[in-house]
Order: sequence, then structure tokens, then C-alpha cells
Amino acid sequence: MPCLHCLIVKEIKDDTFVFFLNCKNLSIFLKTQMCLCGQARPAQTSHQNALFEISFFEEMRSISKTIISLPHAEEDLIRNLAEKLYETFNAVSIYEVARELERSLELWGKTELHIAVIGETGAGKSSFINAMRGLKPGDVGAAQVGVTATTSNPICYENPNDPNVKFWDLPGIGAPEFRPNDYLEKVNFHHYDFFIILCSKRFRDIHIDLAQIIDNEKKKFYFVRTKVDEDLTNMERDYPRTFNEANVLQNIRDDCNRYFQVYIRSFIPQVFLLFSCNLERFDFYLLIERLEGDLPTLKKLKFVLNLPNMSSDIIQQKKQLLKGELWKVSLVSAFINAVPLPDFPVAFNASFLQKYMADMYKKFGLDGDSLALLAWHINKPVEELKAQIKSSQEEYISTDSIIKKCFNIVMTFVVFWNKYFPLSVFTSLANVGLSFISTSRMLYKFLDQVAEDAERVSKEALKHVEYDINRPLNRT
Ligand SMILES: Nc1nc2c(ncn2[C@@H]2O[C@H](COP(=O)(O)OP(=O)(O)O)[C@@H](O)[C@H]2O)c(=O)[nH]1
Ligand SMILES: [Mg+2]
Repeated sequence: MPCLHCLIVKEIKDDTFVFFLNCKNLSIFLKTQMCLCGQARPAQTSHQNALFEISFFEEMRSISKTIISLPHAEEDLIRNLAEKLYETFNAVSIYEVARELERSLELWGKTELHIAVIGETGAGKSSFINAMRGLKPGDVGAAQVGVTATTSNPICYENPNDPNVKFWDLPGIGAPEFRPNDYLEKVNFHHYDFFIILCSKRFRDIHIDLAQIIDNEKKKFYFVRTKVDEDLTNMERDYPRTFNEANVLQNIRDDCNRYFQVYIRSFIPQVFLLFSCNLERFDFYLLIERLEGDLPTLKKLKFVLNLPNMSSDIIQQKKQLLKGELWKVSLVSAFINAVPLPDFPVAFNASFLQKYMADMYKKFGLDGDSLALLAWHINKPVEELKAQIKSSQEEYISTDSIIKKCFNIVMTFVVFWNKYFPLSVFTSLANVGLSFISTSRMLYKFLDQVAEDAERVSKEALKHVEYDINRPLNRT
């Protein structure tokens, strides 16, 4: 039998192979695979095939183990990837695993999040909903602010980046004929994932009654006290000598708690203090943390990844959450490349990765629409924001095509392999391994760069934040 290693090296003269070898760990991975060529034996009977399949899994495991234990393994990243690969190949069938992952990614895309916002007219519901969607009054699709509600029907506001994240403005509480029970039935309260009860002054018995009914139905609710900035301004004006911001905030909390103690004996809910025009101040991050803790995984991902990029904290949180998902995307993508099964959903075709990367741009507010809106808010040309973007989606997508080229080279290797070992599952899985590692590396790098871009863009926008406060808000 000719030495497969020699054949492959002889055969692969394309420049793209240099790219492959330049990625140190990939080349080690590839070499490890090549070494395996020398060890392999022909298999003819189905019994032998089965044995061979088992030995393949063993070999894949040992490759993963080898990568894990490499002394020069680059950072933790390659180790994590290899561990994932190892775990995955430990599973009964790679097909099952890939299908499961594909299902979970699809489910994530389709997951809906319905957030109900309740409060009396003027409490700041519309302002809060706009702020959570990264919109200002007057923007296309923004809720009208300062308008007395004339309808008692819920109004739905979709997140501009993901229409599956929906905020519901539930108007109509506070009217003399208001009955919490009838009201919640009427607004179909089973539909919502959680409720935010807003109040700009003192909480009253209607807020408490609503909260108790929601609680009885085992739904989550959060009390938010809005317009905290106004309290601070008033107190500073009234008590200029003794004014202390922390004391005023504590007084508002104590006041709410005293009221809750009288009216709700079973538990004292937490109150989050907010200023809708500048969510970053006061308790916004505490509220986000609490919601993250309470939401199931898929809904949590939906919620956090669609928050506006209002701070470095949010950008980093998005990055961490996405990092945890990338190995799934890589494996599904690798699996699709390797095994074009007829019953695999059409959505997962060759452009799967490109779509995923374009979506990442959106999540980090770097797509054309998000940048145009931000430029409008800060009253600056969009080019100034675009100048902050160092990563280029196109470049990555062409990197993806380089990987595909490399993949073709791997296929050459596979053709030789097949001559001696006509086991399609083996060659497919070899492809999965190679494609998985290369795709993962590309996606991790892309994510890092996109998050850095988002940081630079939001820093640039923050420089001009005064423009936003003083300028008229009507968009022409
Ligand atoms: N100072 C201050 N004003 C706010 C805040 N939230 C809302 N407003 C203002 O309160 C008024 C009513 O707000 P809106 O969102 O329309 O209340 P809604 O009737 O509950 O939808 C508007 O003039 C808003 O600009 C806030 O946190 N601080
Ligand atoms: Mg409103």
C-alpha cells in the first residue's frame, strides 16, 4: 500500500494549503489525521465495517485527546473546542448529535419573548418600551410618548432587530371602573413571559392587586419605579445644602418597601429604580441580572442579545453568551458540509454561516440600519461610525470560502482514503472534525472582532451624547 501521507503531500500543492498549515493547531490536527492513514486497515465485511466504525470513534477520541494535551496548544480556545469535539464523538451517533444541535439552533431562532408593560397613563410605559428597543420618540416604529391612551387593547412593539422579541403596552389601568381580575383576563395575560409593573410616583393598591393575581398564576412580575431623575432634581432644588443622591434613592426604596410590607404580607418584592432616557443610571443592570436569572436559557439568549448596546457591560455579556453557542453552529455547519442529507432542512444550506455572521452584526448593532439609526441619534454622518469598524464581514465570508477550498483539499485526502477504506461514515466524520475546528476558529475570531467594533462604535457615539439630548426629536 502506498504511503498516504506522501500521496497527500504530493497532491496538495495549492496555495490554500499554506493557509491551512499556517493555522498551527489545524495543521497539527491535519497531521494527526494523516498519521492515522498509516495505521488504517482495509475493511470488507459488514462486521469488519462495524468494528472499523467503532475504531474510528476511538481514533477520533484519541485525536481529541491529543489536541487537549498538546503542550503548545494555543490558549484555552483550542482545548475547549477539542473537548467539545471529544464530548460529541462520545455520543452514540454524530448524526443524532448534529440533528439535536440543529433543532436547538432552529428553536432558538423561533423562540418568542413576550414582555408585558403595565402602568397608569403617564407612568412612562412608552418611554421604557422605546428605550428597551434602542429607539427614541419620533423614530420610525417608536411608541408615541406623552400621549394619553385612548385604547384599552394591548399594543405590540417588536424589537427592530428581532421581531420575535415583543413588548406589549397594556394600557387602561387606573380608570375608576378598573378591576384587576377582569383586566388581566381581557389582555390575555397567559400570553406573556413576564410583567413589568411601572409606577412614577407611589405604588398603589391596584399595582399590588395586579401583582398578586400575576403571582397566583405563577408568572413573574417586576416592580419598576420610573422618573427617579425627577425625584433627584426636586430634592436637590428643595434641599440644596443637604442633598445626597444615595440617600434620596434609599428613601424611595424604603418608601416602596414600607408600602409593600403593609399590603403584601407574604413577601417583599424588589423595586428597580429607572430613568428611561438614560437606562444605564440607577438599577437597570440589576433588573437585567434578575431577568436573566429568571428566564429559561433560550429566552434569556433572546432577551440579552437584543438589548441595545448601551454599555460595554452589555456588549461583553452578548459576547459571552454567543461564545457558548459557537461550537454548536460550527458543528452543524461542518456536518452539513460533510453530509448533505436529503432530509436536512433547507435553511441549513451553504449560506448558513454567512447568515449567522450577518445576524451577529445585527446583534452588535453593526448592520446598516442600526448604524444609520445611531448616526441619526447622535446627529453625525454614518461614515464616522463606520470608520470605527475594523472587521469586514465580506473578508470573513471570503475566509469562509478559503476554508471551503481547504475543505476541497481535505476531500482529496478523503478520495485517497476511500480507495482503501470505502466507509463513507468514516470520511464524512473526518470532514466534520476538520471543518469543525476551522469553522470554530473563524467564528471565535469573528466574534472577538465584532465585539471590539461594537465597543468602538458605542464609544464614538457616547462622545456626542449631548447632541441627542438637546436636539428636536422629529425625524424628517
Ligand atoms: N424625567 C423623566 N420623564 C419621563 C421618564 N419616563 C417617561 N417620562 C416622561 O413622562 C411622560 C409620559 O411618558 P410615557 O412614556 O408617554 O408614559 P405612558 O403614558 O405610560 O406611556 C413623557 O413626557 C415622558 O417623556 C423618566 O424616567 N424620567
Ligand atoms: Mg404610552
